[in-house]
Amino acid sequence: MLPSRPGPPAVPPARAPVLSSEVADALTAGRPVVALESTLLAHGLPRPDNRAAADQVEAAVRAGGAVPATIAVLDGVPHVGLTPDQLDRVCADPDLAKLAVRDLSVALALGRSGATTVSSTALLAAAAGIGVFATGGLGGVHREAADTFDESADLTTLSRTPLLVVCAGVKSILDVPATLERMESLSVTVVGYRTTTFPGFYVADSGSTLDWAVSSPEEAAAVLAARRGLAPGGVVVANPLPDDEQLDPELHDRVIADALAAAAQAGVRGKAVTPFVLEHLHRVSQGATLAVNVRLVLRNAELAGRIAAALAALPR
Ligand code: PSU
Ligand code: MN
Repeated sequence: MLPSRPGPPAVPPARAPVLSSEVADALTAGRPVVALESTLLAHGLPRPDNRAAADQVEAAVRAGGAVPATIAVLDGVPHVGLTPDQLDRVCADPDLAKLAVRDLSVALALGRSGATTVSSTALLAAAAGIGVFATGGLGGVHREAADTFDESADLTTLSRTPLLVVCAGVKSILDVPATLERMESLSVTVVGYRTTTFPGFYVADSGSTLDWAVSSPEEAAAVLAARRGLAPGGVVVANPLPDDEQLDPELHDRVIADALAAAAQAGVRGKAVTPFVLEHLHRVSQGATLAVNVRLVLRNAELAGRIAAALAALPR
């Protein structure tokens, strides 16, 4: 018999998510927690104003009645709930990576840092035992996807991850009807919050409609609870801006077309498209898109806080 060889030098196993003490205490006690992504801070909002937005979003979750858990990977460690110093780092580093699910394993293994997208935030939140997540807009099917195959991993992750995401629809640069079709194929549950009009991120109406609406945080929580007992995968709650808080729809159509043309002209592709386009929009609209972007994230964070509170109140 061959002598048993000592194993190869061990590569340390990937770290389980590290929970902040506030998040850990809340989860242990069954109190409501809402996960927040860091890509929208690091790659969606301009520095240095993104740092104040990070605090405002966490405060909005608290106003809704839950503990905020912003998620990012720092030096190879996935963190669920960030300290003020860690939020400083996420918001200040211009070279921070953008980590979707497939990138997480590399960052963890090689000790890298990065902001988490909807897909990787959802995965880490679910691993930590968090059921509710707030963001701005989901990724989805890009216009031209028939040629480029550019479809966000957000969709496939939501088809497998038992979590409720509050958003203002999908990113406005996407093909919205195609994204809704893909969510149907992937069996992602989608409900409007007090509307069957699917919101268009900066604008209240994307032009697409939904089959279902929920009328309260309790109903939204009940849909997630029912889904969990039934099939893997998540629930999207689409929360539109009120008409008087949206971006002027005419300005919207003009600046989006302009930004997409600029991205095509500059040859920007793949995961760089969204940061490029958002920066362009904020500039050509003279900050109008930025103000609306922050407002819709705050509204989603507060609603997510209420839904998490309703979920925590359900009998287990
Ligand atoms: N929507 C925004 N700003 C953003 C994003 C979405 O208004 O920064 C981010 C989210 O983190 C989302 C990601 O998960 O873009 C999707 O990127 P991609 O299309 O490259 O998959
Ligand atoms: Mn993409």
